[in-house]
Amino acid sequence: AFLHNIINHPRFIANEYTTKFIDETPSLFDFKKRKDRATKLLTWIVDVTVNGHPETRGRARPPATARAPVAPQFFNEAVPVGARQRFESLGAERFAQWMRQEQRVLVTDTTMRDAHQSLLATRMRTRDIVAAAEAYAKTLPQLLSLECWGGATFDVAMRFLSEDPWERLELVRARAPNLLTQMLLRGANGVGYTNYPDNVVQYFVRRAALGVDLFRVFDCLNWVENMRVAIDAICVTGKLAEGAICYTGDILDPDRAKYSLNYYIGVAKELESAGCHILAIKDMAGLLKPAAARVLVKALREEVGLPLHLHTHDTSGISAATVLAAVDAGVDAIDAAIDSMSCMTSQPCLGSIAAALRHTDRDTGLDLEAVRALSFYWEAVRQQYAAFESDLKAGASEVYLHEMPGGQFTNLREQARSLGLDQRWHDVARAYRAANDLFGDIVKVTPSSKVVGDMALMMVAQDLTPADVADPRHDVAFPGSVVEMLKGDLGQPPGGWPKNLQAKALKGEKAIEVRPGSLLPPADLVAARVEAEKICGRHISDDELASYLMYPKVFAEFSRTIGRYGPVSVLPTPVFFYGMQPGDEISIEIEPGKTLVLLLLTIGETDEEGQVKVFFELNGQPRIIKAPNRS
Ligand code: BTN
Ligand code: 3PY
Ligand code: ZN
Repeated sequence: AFLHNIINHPRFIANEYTTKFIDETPSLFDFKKRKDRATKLLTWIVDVTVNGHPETRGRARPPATARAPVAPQFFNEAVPVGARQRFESLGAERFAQWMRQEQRVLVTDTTMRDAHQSLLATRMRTRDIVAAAEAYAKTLPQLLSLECWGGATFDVAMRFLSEDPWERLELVRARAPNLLTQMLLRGANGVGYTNYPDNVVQYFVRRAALGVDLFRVFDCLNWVENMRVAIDAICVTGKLAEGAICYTGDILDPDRAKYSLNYYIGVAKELESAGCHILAIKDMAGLLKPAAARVLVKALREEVGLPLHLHTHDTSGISAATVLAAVDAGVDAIDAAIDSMSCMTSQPCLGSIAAALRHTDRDTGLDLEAVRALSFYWEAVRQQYAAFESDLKAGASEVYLHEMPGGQFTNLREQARSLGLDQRWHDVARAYRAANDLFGDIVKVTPSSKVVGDMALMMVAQDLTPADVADPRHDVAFPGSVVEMLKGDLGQPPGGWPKNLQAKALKGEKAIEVRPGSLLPPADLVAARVEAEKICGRHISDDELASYLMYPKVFAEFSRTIGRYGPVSVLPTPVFFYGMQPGDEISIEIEPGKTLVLLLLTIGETDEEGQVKVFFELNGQPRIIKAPNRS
């Protein structure tokens, strides 16, 4: 094995072999570790081949005709300068001024985060994401940013994909050095579902800022008070703080006076004074209609000095009209998803928006041929995730009734199905609206949207009318998330929580009206590290500590999985989800320059101990790997 390591080492191959080389290259001695890693990965492949992957079992399979995704390839072309270089030379404040003065509409590509969160249950793997980054850098250098991190991607990566979210960020950053990397941060909820102690939010932001340039930060109730710790932490790092107003209701509808134009202007001004560099309209459900966009964009740009960035979803089918209206009204930047990952609950179609603005005074400057080439890549990637597609086939105006965020819609539908409420989806949609109204008409976005969803499912499952829920004499076992929210654990909505419902749900428990983080003692980061290292049985990195602080159980389970199966993120997606069949040959790059060539020869019978033997050729050598047959 030692000799094998030597003859395969790049310095040996480059004729630099001396005994000094041996002394200077301790990695030549880690053949034990490498062998283990290969064995672990083979064990995963065998286990999935025999048992399937729990995430795809019993679900739609990629079509037999699926094309292998190959991103546009580049060799010696230099990376053109882009927004990132401008940001590095100007700094956050002057970069924001530049955005406001720029004539072009600036474009954020959301494909690597929100698009797959909204279309494919957030299941896109790091390999498939990272493979496109160089093509973005080299062919779409006019982009403002790549939204590639945060939101639900953080926990889904560990929980369902057995991969490290930090590795994804590092790789995108390295391969697209000319574009801003952008993440979605849920304010005091970090990338989780509850409020964290202030020092956890600060620690997380500090780690994230090593890879993220632009932080879009929001609060699920538009409570700016609850965003300050995150905004301040971002500003300390020198990166861009984009404060988001979450848009709900309809500013043109006199019956939704709570969410009026003046309300949004008020939130925007608070975000400006809180120190944000950029202002976002975060229309997470796609409720902003074209006529309202015109009014809102114009007013916000007049009332606030910050550049304005519009994010929306196409659930209604009308979002491109909204974007174009906003562009007309002077919006500085917009979000869109590459064509083959756009529309429905995702963002509007990037290529079409760029085409619509071509030869106008707000031309994006994007190369449409390059957009098409990337779309062709994402289309092939998407086919491999057939298991996570929803059966949604068209836009729907029903979104104006329920107001579910794009990232939640298909998720809740799936949840309803698993509760046997499949046939009653329209009742769930109505109950979702009813629950919103019972809570006093609130902003619905992670995590408040999850609470409204929990309540709606309960109402439908138990046939509860809104009147039953409100009636003090009708006993209701509220979901835990509802009790916590009404207690004030997520913060305060405009006007506070409805007193009667609050009293009924809290059953005498006391509510809080202060910022939840102000009541949480700081986390002991040193003790947390000791605890995490004890659970994992190994040293953990600073990034892993941040993962542990956000999601202690999920991180521990993820660490156990890769301890057992190795770095499964290196496996091609079809192999990761479905294993291999006899005759399949693949090559796996387990680290740069270190490739395993793997041929599956035969799959044996299950023996008396319930084990299945699978016969491989690994780099030309026979290998037999066993795994339990769990069926
Ligand atoms: C995790 O939940 O930690 C990741 C899933 C690990 C389970 C593996 S996947 C292949 C095999 N098939 C199963 O049903 N379980 C194992
Ligand atoms: C998230 O928080 O994950 C969202 O996408 C909210 O829209
Ligand atoms: Zn979104």
